[in-house]
Amino acid sequence: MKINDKKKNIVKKLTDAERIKENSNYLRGTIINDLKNEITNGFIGDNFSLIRFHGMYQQDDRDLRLERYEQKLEPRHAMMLRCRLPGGIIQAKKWLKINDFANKYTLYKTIRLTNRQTFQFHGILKKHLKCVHKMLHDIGLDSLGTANDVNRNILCTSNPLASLIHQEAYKWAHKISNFLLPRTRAYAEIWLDQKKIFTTDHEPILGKTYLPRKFKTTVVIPPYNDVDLYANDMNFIAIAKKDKIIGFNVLIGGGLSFIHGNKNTWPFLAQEIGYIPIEHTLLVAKAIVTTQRDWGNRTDRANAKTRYTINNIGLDVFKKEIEKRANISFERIRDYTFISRGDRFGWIKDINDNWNLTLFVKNGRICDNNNHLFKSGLCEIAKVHEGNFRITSNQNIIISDISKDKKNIINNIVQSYKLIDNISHLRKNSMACVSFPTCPLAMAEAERVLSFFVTQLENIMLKYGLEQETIVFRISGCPNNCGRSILAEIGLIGKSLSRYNLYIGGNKIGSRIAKIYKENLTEKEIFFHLKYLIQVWSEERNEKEDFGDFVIRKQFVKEIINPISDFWN
Ligand code: SRM
Ligand code: SF4
Repeated sequence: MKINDKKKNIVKKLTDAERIKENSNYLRGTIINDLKNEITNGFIGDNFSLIRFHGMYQQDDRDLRLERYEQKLEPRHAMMLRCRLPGGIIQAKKWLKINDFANKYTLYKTIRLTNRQTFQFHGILKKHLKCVHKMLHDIGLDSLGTANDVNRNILCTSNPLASLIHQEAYKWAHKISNFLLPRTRAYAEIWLDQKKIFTTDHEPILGKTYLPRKFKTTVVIPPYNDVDLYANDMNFIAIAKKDKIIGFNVLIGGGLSFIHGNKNTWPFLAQEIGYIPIEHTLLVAKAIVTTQRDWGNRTDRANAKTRYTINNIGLDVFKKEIEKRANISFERIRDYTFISRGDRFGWIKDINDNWNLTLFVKNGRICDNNNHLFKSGLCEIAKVHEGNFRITSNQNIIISDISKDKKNIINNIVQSYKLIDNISHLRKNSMACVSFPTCPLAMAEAERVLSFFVTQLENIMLKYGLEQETIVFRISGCPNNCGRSILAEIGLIGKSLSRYNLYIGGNKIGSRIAKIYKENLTEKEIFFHLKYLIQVWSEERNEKEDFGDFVIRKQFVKEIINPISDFWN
């Protein structure tokens, strides 16, 4: 397949990913045949990529890769499945089924909360895949649209303080998610054994070849930017009057990944394009998605996300096209401010007189180990709790909507399973992506070293009397930036095994991209530099000045104003 770039008169070849989508018969491929194939535990050819549209990734345990290779064994293929959970809310009762599945059918027996407010199972064998989909279906969930070139799990502010309009915002997250979902029957036919309906599939919004690349959406309630909206393609910032959402400020074109050394790739913050009254929301969502669908680059996946489309044609042209397609005019942006990004921990009463308890989940990994019985504790809560669990965009969990009479019961479980730790502010504001052993793209460790790195940083902070302060600290195992390191005050990004690039200068509310400070550092070198920076911060900071603001003011790194020119120079 070829398309013409008329301006340059160059014929460019569509990517293989486009061919796969085009030939897939609306995401079916020959997945059904692969499910019957008992010779391999993996999916073959195009199906390897197509299963991602159904919310699964084929992985193998990288800790075991060499050993199995030496034994001439196939890599230990197993799937990671990511559930769709717009806004991160799930009834506590349903958690028991999720926990059971992890115990019975996954190699790791853990559940991983992600920073897009959902959960993943790692290590599902091919033969158990239908079982997981049926289990999810039985509790009203699915994994459709959580991976590949579609609109991903939609984020929504989870802070329970905002609950009066939270319910409304959450409904919008659901509405937009359902509206933008693939309409193909492939998921139901393949995984749920539902009968093939002999009508032609039709994808009125996504189109037959879906989007050029992944697409991410948020619904945000200021002043909390816990969802890190600036990292997303399409964002709806709620504007409320008398505790009712009347409209949204719309921001588009955020995204964080880049490729080491490739100056044609850069992280970018979502840009304001205007305000819309609430009744235009779906129209505008459709116009944004279809504009990106039609104008996004399908010949180079590294240049295919919305931010590159916008850069290629200009924000104004993109905006006018949205107005044309939605038949609306954007109004001027309404005032809004953000004050924080992190989660609010501990007990808090909400507007409906219910209690909410935010628990810190180390690395978002729900598991039992010698020190903690988090997995078992959560199940005990699920057995008695009639409300919800809310997964936050920082990989934590809120036990929400706890009635007055259940508060003590739940608190007793929390105490006996030691679900609350006395941890530093720094630790609460730290995050890492999954990385090794399951992520095939990992260049360096992230989740498995986060705790160690935080402990070292805590010691440095203590030494300089800063133990009550916090720094947003994040690690990603590669520059795809799943841990959103490039929006951290201190961000580490994997370069190769045990080596990282050190980025500094993001801010507390997530509206500034961090800049590289030093490259290719070992762990020892990282702490050498951080010790120095933190010491100077302790001695020379203005009153209450945050670390990220300080290193910019003191010009340890240049502030990134326009990432396209400033990120690499
Ligand atoms: Fe991510 C790919 C894990 C949030 C940017 N991400 C991956 C894969 C699936 C690796 C792969 O393609 O084979 C990782 C699976 C690891 C594993 O074993 O579980 C992975 N990403 C994650 C999660 C689980 C990290 C976490 O610890 O929470 C997050 C799942 C979110 C979800 O529930 O949907 C996750 N990924 C992000 C974010 C942060 C966000 O969305 O707020 C980003 C940066 C924001 C952005 O998209 O710009 C992110 N992930 C990527 C990219 C780079 C995409 C790009 O624009 O170039 C890839 C690679 C790709 O898509 O080709 C990737
Ligand atoms: Fe994997 Fe890289 Fe994402 Fe970490 S940042 S989960 S290493 S793709």
